[in-house]
Amino acid sequence: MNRLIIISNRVSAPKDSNSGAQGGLAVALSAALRENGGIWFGWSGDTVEQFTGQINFERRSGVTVATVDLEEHDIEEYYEGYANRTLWPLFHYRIDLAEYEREFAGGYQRVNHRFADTVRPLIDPEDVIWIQDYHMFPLGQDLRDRGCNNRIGFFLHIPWPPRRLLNTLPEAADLAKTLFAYDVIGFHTQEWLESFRDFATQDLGAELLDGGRLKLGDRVVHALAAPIGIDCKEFVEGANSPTARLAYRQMRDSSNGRDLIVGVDRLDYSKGLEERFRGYERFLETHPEERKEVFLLQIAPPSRATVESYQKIRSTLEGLAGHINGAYSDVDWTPIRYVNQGYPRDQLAGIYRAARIGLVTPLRDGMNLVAKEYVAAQDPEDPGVLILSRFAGAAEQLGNGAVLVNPYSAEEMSDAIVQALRMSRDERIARWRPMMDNVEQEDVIWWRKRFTDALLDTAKAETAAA
Ligand code: ADQ
Repeated sequence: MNRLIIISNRVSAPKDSNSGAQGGLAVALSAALRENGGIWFGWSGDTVEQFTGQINFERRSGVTVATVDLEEHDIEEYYEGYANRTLWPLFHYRIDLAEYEREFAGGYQRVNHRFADTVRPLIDPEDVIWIQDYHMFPLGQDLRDRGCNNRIGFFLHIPWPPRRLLNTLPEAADLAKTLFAYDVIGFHTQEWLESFRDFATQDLGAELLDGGRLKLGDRVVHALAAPIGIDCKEFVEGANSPTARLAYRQMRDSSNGRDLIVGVDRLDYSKGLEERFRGYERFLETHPEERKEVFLLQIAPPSRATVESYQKIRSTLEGLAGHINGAYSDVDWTPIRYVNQGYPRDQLAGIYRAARIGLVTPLRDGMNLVAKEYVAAQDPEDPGVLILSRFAGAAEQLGNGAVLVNPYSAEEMSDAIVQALRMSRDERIARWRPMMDNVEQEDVIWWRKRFTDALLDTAKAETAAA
């Protein structure tokens, strides 16, 4: 296999693979790089007064990491601005929250140029380049402009929105056109892939060829669905570790025989936490007989705290948790335990295993790895029930066993909780098994291979044609 150059906004390869809260991307890619070797390039997380392009090299858990510092205004415009205040809300169908500012778009272009200038000298002719996520849509084009003829792939970890939504973005067409600089582009689901195809054919005038290829001008790109998975084997081992067993026992002891419902999410409006609390409140309201029989543990470490919409959702949730606890608590029972911190993965695995219900109800999510982790952590003899939003990418793979809900409906959420609490052990096992088969088979290694095989195949096809 050729050397792999992974490029993403943050190089979050952990110093130690069990070191607490990490985004889904970090978890998946460090597993892929540990398997494969190569370089992971991105922003260092630090700022400098004047951009120099100086690269800092480091070894982290068997991976060479190369990072570069950016300027303060780069971060404001490119990261907090265009990535997190423009693209993230828009691509999660929240045009009400999306901010369209030319300054943000300009900063985004500038930083992508800076990344291209910096990483270009590290690239050997045989290297395969794999660019990650919405922070870097134009980077492939920027590298081509600098004479880079390597295989370049791009993977989008968030949804691709329907074309009518995307068209609210002033530079939508230019942004989407840059994707034709890639050889392969990947999405988590068939739905996101089809939305991209719609935009490419109807708004850009691209031609749909066979085998999932799209042609625009003289460029042909292979667009495919490659759902990301977790490192299932490692996760199952983690779920059986002493740390997980201890966490499991502590959860059980502190539950006093009540059923635990667990939610684990970055604190983000796309995760549907407000709607989840309202659905749970509806359940408490309409099922007084169940009240002291259950409790909800919601673990939600804050993220992107400098962005206003994230400050708002945080205070909304604090208010809502306080309101529900105020209205329903008793001297010996609190309906919601709301926690704002990250936990080591093994501890999380023990908590998942102790939970009778995993409540994963994003309003929109590219994939959602928590749903898969919850499944992987269960006891095969006595598994819990996954309640999953039909709007999470994961629903395409786990819909065969999860109880699917519309997270906008408090009533559906409440019904699903009741259904899960009353489900027989036989039914729980029958639902869990096909989900676990999927999580085991389509794991992160499968995902990585599916994508990189497609990248290498385009190389073979071209050589054959030549
Ligand atoms: P995220 O939006 O970060 O990822 P997700 O896929 O659920 O969402 O991954 C979150 C990860 O963080 C999970 O591995 C989870 O265990 C971990 N995590 C969350 N809260 C934690 C806590 N309190 N303590 C410790 N760990 C915690 C983006 C997209 C997703 C897509 C992934 C991968 O938004 O849709 O699945 O990338 O492509």
